[in-house]
Amino acid sequence: MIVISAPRPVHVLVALGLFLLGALSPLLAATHPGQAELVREVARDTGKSPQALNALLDGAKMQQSILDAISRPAEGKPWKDYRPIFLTDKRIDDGIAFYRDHRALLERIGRQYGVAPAYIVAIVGVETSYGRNTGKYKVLDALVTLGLHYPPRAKFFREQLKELLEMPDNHLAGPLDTLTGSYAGAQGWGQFMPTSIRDFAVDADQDGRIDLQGSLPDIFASVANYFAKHGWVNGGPVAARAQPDAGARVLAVKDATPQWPLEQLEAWGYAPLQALDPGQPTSLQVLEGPAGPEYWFTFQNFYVITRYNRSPLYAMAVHQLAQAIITGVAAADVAR
Ligand SMILES: [Ca+2]
Repeated sequence: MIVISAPRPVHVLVALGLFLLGALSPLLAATHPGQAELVREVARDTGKSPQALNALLDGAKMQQSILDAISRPAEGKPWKDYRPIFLTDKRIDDGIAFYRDHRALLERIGRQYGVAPAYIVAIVGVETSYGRNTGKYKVLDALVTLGLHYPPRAKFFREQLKELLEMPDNHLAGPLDTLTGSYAGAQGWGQFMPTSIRDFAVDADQDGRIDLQGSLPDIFASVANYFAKHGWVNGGPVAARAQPDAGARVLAVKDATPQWPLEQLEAWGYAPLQALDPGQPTSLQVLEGPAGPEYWFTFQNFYVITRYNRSPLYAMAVHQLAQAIITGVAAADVAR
């Protein structure tokens, strides 16, 4: 005999609960603040499925270690302490060997883009020790954490996250949820952010994919293209030492934009230590060196390096590493 009992109140409540859960699921499913709106925008822009996008974002984790890393006060080291971090004998020797190992490819790409190949090597040397350390954070976690859980930088990083989610699969080194990079979500040997991949990355080996993690032609050409698009002057100077006289005018330089002809700086009391074009647009950097202040004329190509990283110390480290590589490669050629 089958007895059909009347539903007990608890069943009614469970049913009601399930109904409400269903109705609210688009809200409850959002693991991260602002996720629903982001998914709407990406789905609208790309036609990607909101379910798949939500599944991807639900799988991303807000990581406290990323918030700690980004909010650590800028180190603000003086040049005399910054330089030894990057200009080590090992990094220089590795750069010389790296250049020689990949010379034909580097020089071909250098010619194609009009960019000095030693500077391409120096960028991957400073960024990732020639590809050895491209970052261990999941890129999706990094950009979700900084784009959706870190209001002070949300505008920039949400755009990067959106770009990552909208990126065609063949512009990524692998499936989106497997990508690794820096705590800021930069990827590959040259540490490109998603908008830089979109704007500057190149499929140089023409295999139909942009792979900044595994293809040296793609990696080198992407860095070269970044420099070329930001105005690298082929064969132009980067930086040169200046000698101030006692009455040299003190200048407030807010960034590395070349803003005076060199001869203007000479007239203000800064003498070049080598022959330079007096009409060359120039800026001036004063760095705190081991033996006191160092004065440097900097030119358009130095400014271009600061488009990669705004710090003049970074640009100077890249410049000096590139120069050490050029010197070392030439010495090795002579010794052969
Ligand atoms: Ca490729």
